[in-house]
Amino acid sequence: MTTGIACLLMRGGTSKGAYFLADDLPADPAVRDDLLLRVLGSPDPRQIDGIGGAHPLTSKVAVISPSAESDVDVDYLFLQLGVEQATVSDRQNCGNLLAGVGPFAVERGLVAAGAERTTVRIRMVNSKSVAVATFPTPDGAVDYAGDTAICGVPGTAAPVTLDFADTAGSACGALLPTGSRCDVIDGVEVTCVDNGMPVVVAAASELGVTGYETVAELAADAELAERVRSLRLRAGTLMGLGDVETASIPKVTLVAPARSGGTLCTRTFIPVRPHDSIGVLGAISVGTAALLDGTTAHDLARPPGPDRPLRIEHPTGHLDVTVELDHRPVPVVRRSGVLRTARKLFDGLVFPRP
Ligand code: NQM
Repeated sequence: MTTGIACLLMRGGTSKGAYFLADDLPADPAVRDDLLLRVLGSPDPRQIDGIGGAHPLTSKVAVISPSAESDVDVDYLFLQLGVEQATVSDRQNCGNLLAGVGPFAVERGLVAAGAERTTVRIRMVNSKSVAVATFPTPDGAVDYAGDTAICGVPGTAAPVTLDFADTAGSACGALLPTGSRCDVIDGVEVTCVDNGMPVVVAAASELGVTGYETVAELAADAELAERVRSLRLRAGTLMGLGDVETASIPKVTLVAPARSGGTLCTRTFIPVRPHDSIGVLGAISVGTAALLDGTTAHDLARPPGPDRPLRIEHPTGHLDVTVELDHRPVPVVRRSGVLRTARKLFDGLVFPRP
């Protein structure tokens, strides 16, 4: 008889995933990954025999455990599961699922709820950096209801503020992993940046598009997909990531001038499929590039006013991020931040495909 595993299904930002206590999963990563593929229903384009949502943004897992470090409350390991491929990758982080980690920690009793709100210090295992999440917990329990709206999610929910430190070089070891603010790959000027997410940033016009296309239009453009695929493969090597053929990083973001009053308009590929919006750490990385002169994003960006966030426009609205940099002598990231929401969808036992 198949045994059920305690699982909390949660929307985190504009993603959705299965959240587990590490203790409820096998300790051996290979055995754990095999189990998770059977839980989500991969490989299968519909994930029909599992709880995955048949899209990379809904084929995600968060594994959470109490932290051994005194200045951190919990460890969060993010796993990206392939939909059509039987792949499980820990090479990237996810700032969207991160929004659900603090609430999960309170739900599972790993962190005691504060009187009005709770702050949870989260070690992001994938990128060896720390995020601090704050969210409402009136009466000692997580309150998911609220009036914060985020683009890409219908309705409103309680705010989860996320503050980041040490995200620069999360996967590549340096904010500008090629050592340069601008490189030329396949005849296209690109900026390779990693402030939490390795991203290859290029002007949309350089790839023969406007940067204002719908997701469906981008998805139907086979020639564009081929150019994105080639760009990221070559950039992966330049960024020190090795052969990224089967990896979910680096992402590619095409940029154009903002047209709804924001800082910059974006179209992102994860890694070749167009994103409906943009990832949290992806947006922070692109926003960081926009603040640095000499990058492909800088001249296309409209600087935000003093003390205003960078408004990153995307196909379903915008994402506001804050990035504080010291510019001299080399750029150093002081902190980054974002506002998200999260919602508990289901708490129970999940039964993996045998
Ligand atoms: O960049 C998608 C998402 C993400 C990752 C991806 C993310 C982030 O939208 O922090 O959140 O880049 O694959 O959830």
